[in-house]
Amino acid sequence: MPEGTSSAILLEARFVGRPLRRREDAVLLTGRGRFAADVPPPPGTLFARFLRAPAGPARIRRLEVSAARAMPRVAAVFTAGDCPPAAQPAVNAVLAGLPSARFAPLAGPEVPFCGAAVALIVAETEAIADDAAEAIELDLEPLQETAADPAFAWTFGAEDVAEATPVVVTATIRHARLAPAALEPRAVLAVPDGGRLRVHLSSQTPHRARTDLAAVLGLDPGAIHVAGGDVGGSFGAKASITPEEAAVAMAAWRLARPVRWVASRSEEFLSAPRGRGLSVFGRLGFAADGRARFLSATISAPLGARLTSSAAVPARNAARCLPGPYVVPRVAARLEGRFTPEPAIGIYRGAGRPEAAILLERLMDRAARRLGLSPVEIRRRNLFPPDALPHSTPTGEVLDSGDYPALLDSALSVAGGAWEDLAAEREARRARGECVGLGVGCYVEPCGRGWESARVAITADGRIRVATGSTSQGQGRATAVAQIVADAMRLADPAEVEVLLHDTDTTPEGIGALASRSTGLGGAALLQAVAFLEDEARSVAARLLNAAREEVLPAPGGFRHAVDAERRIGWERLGPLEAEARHTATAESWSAGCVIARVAIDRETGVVTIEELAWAEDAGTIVNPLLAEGQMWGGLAQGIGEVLGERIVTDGAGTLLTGSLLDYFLPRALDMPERAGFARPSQPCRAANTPLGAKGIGEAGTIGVPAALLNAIADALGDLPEEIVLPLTPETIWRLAREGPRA
Ligand code: SMO
Repeated sequence: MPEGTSSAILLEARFVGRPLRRREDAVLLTGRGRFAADVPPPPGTLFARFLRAPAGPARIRRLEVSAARAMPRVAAVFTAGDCPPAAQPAVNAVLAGLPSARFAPLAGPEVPFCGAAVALIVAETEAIADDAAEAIELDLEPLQETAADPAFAWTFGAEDVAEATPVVVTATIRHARLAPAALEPRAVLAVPDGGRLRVHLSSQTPHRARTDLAAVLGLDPGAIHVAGGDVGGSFGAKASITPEEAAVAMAAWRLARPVRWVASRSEEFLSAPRGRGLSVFGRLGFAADGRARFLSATISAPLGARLTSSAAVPARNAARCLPGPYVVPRVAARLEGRFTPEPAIGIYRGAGRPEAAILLERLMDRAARRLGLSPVEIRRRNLFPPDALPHSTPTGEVLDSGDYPALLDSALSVAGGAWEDLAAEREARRARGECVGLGVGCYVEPCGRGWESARVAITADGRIRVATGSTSQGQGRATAVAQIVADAMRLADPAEVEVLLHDTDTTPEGIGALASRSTGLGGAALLQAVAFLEDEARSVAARLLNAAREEVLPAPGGFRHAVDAERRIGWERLGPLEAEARHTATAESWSAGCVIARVAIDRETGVVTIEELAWAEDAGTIVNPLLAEGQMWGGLAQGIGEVLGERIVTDGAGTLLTGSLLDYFLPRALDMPERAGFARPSQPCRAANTPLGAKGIGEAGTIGVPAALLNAIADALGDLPEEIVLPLTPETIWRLAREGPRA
């Protein structure tokens, strides 16, 4: 496939930048979406159920499946010994020296955690499979949890920094384990078909799923077809295959029969990949003038019992995102990851960026208090001035572009004025006995690492068909893709562009939708593919116009003759033609923003009301403001959830206590801010690494919003303890409110 870097540019933006309605919505909102579980099971399909260990970690003393196997209409029962992985899925080598994935379709003879699948039953109906599961005898011997050595360790910046500065502040944040909790649970229908295995899979990375399934099953990747369809949310948890999905695919292949499994919500809580869980400690030293001198941080990441593809990414991001948007001359950030007896813990919207931002913003506020500065003033003294960018940070990253002080100003103006005015209003309310607080959260967000692919075709019957290696799980990707291509091809209407996603047989090898990369990198690949297509199309146009190639010029909807403008030809007459491109970024881009939160706390109940979020965000070129704002809302909802209530809880024996949506807090409409104001700069700081100039925005809400919210709660309560254990539930806040401010 031809490689492109940045040669293709967008000459005229007619649709890019416009808030076009989502082409996806008419179908999705009327219940006509086609998710994996909507695919009609072919005749002869078998249905899968898993027997899960009721305790763990443990050793299997006895697993007796013969009675289950003998039951009528039970096709097969698999245990670990029946389906060892042929090879391990790859782990993304973002740090050197990562261990292998420790991936097995079924657990045994050791059970890594309570809830791990130890047997797979496939039967003619789900009810029969359930009955067969009841007939399996499982006897477990508990294993002692032993403290594991680090699976990996790394340092960003210096090994250590310490300096005798007049003011040194510390903060510790313990993030809860979170359930990414996509609306659509995991679902797989695996269909052996003509010597290949077609897998309908809820995934954000179908090509990676193909590669990994092929490795685990011992097949050639070409023997696997991950089929297209809608995906109802991923948030990082569907970025690599899970053991259950591999087990189902393996069963279908072995039995030469279609097999279907749709996870229940309880199974998602029990065994799907989780997010966060990091513990982060920071020490930030300041000179007497309120300028930061050094930052030392340690980051400790639980990994669960196996590695997802991006297992090392959260800890790595948390370390390398330091010192955020601030000038800190000396930084030491040490990270480590450890295996733990629980489901895999991996990337989840933000993936380490929130951990870095929350730590820094707590440290800034604690320092402001010591230095007698306002939260805004300490940030003004420490934010990178725009003329300092691009800049190499002490952790080795390059901030490409951004105007961080302007984002702080912009957030203040959305909030209604200067900090002094907001604070005066707060004091007036406090004088009336209200418990209210204001908080600021500034952040940076690295995006757009690596590559993405695109293919653009004119079909024999004159249609424009685009396929991208990126995917969609609710973002409205097809709408944005059509806008970009319509501009690049000078079309009158993006509706002329047919968009293919998610299917490994019809899309070029790609990465998928994660890490805030699809619009920037995917968009660049689209522009490059159109440029290649245009190059070929011009020769065809010249032939059909009886002109020399040099006499053919681009025109709306196709081409025209340079002299005789009446001689025109549309794209639809130039097919069939096809071009493919892969865009590899030379560097990352860094979005940035600032959030100001205003909260009120009910001292009697500990309930936090988010009265306002004022949020300025610069994500470079925005392809569709409506889609961008949708991403901001989605992200902020998950950011609020993390602060106010989300956490996976197990009892002392590892048994899950938050196994349903009754027990696990998800933010609801009532938890949303009463007011939210968004601002984007009229002259955004374009991404330097893609011709479109687009940075990422999808994860921003989980980064700046929790930081601002925590600071606002701290402000309302007088302060928060040095060590914060998330989430701040009403009970926690009620206790803090009664105990009064603490350092
Ligand atoms: S946490 Mo994301 O889907 O990179």
